[in-house]
Parts: sequence; structure tokens; C-alpha cells
Amino acid sequence: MSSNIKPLILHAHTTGPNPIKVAIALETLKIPYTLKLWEFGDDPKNGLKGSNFLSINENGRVPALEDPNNGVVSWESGAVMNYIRRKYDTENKLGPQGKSEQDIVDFEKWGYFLLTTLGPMTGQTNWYRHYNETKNEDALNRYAAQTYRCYQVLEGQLKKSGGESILPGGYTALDAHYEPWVRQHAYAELSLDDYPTVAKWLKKYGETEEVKAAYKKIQDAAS
Ligand SMILES: N[C@@H](CCC(=O)N[C@@H](CS)C(=O)NCC(=O)O)C(=O)O
Repeated sequence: MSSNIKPLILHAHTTGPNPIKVAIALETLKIPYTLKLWEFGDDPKNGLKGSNFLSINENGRVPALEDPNNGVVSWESGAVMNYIRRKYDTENKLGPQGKSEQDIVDFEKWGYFLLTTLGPMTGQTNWYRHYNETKNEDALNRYAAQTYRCYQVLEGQLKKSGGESILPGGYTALDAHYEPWVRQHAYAELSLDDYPTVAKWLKKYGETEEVKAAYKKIQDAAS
């Protein structure tokens, strides 16, 4: 698939989870890409809120993906992942495996649950755990409890496949979406002890070639 494709440019940050899902998708499809790492802050040259990056994504957040093959620029990880699937996933390695309306709705609903709920609740837990200038135990407890609630919901879903994949039947883009956010449980100081199927899925998927390659590529670019 990769031979005639000019490398895509994935805009990322060394630690942020959202770009990693895009790297996992590109690795899964063996699409060539280069990484451009940005810093937090408003440095005009290198900052996510600086003029250079804002000309690529006016929201000042990563991921953003530039495709030199057709000039398309995408941002918001959900939109980026959908673009990659529409444009490059010719063998449907990342999309819903069934064609029924329920199959498609299941794929979409678990995607939205990550994008609107599990991801943001984990992000807010991280914020109140590590960054908020004044201690706010109420906010921290609220977001930690909400993240645990998401783990409980995910545990139920993953049990349907014995912890193999978010949707029964094999990995899809959803596994790429969830992996970096569930992996964040350690940084958020949340335990997966009560969610053994989530822990099993994370370990197994985290050891796949595409996931290892995505993390390595970001690490290599940072060093
Ligand atoms: N909803 C966005 C969130 C993107 C996002 O929050 N990215 C983080 C890194 S994981 C970021 O760029 N943060 C920079 C900042 O907050 O200034 C998505 O799914 O792409």
C-alpha cells in the first residue's frame, strides 16, 4: 500500500495520548508518515498555541495530519481517524467488520464514548492530579470516579470478546482510539485491579507490532 504514497505529516507531542492513536492507525495500514513534535505553550515557532501551529490547527491541539498527496489537513483525532479510514483503509482493517446498521452504530457509539467521555474524564483526572495550581480534592474525586465508571462500562463491553478487542471479532480503529487513553490510568494514578478484562486487553493490544511501532516512532522523534 505504501509504495506510491508521499509520507503524511503527523503533528504530535511527546506525551499526549491523542496523536498516538493516529500513529497506531497509520502503522496498522503501513502508511508512511513523518512526525513533527510540538511543545505546549505559545512559542510562535514551536508552540501548539503559536502562530506556526495555529495556521495548521486553529484549535492549537494535536493531533493534526497533513496529507501531501492531496493537500487535505485534518485535526480532532476522531476526524483524523475517519479520514485515514476513508482514504487509505482499502481492505477495511480498521472499520466495523459487519455491514449491518447495528454493526455501524456499535462502531460509532464506542468511538463517541471514548472521544466524549472516557478520554475527557481521564484528561480531567490528570489535570486535577498533576497540574491544577490549587489542590481541589472535590474535582479530582469527581473526575476519578467518572473515569472509573467508564472503566466499568468498558469492562462489560470487553467481556463480550474475552478481552480480545473493543468490538467482538477483532481489532478496529476503536482499539487504537482507546489504547493510549486506557494506558493513561498509570499516570492518572488509577488502578485497573477491579477491571481485569480491561487490563488483559490493554496488555495484549499494547504488545502488538503496530502499537509498539507507534510509541517507538514518537520516542525516536523526541530523542
Ligand atoms: N478532542 C481533541 C483533543 C486534542 C488534545 O487535547 N490534544 C492534547 C494532547 S493529547 C493537546 O494538544 N494539548 C495541548 C494543550 O492543551 O495546549 C482530539 O481528540 O484530538
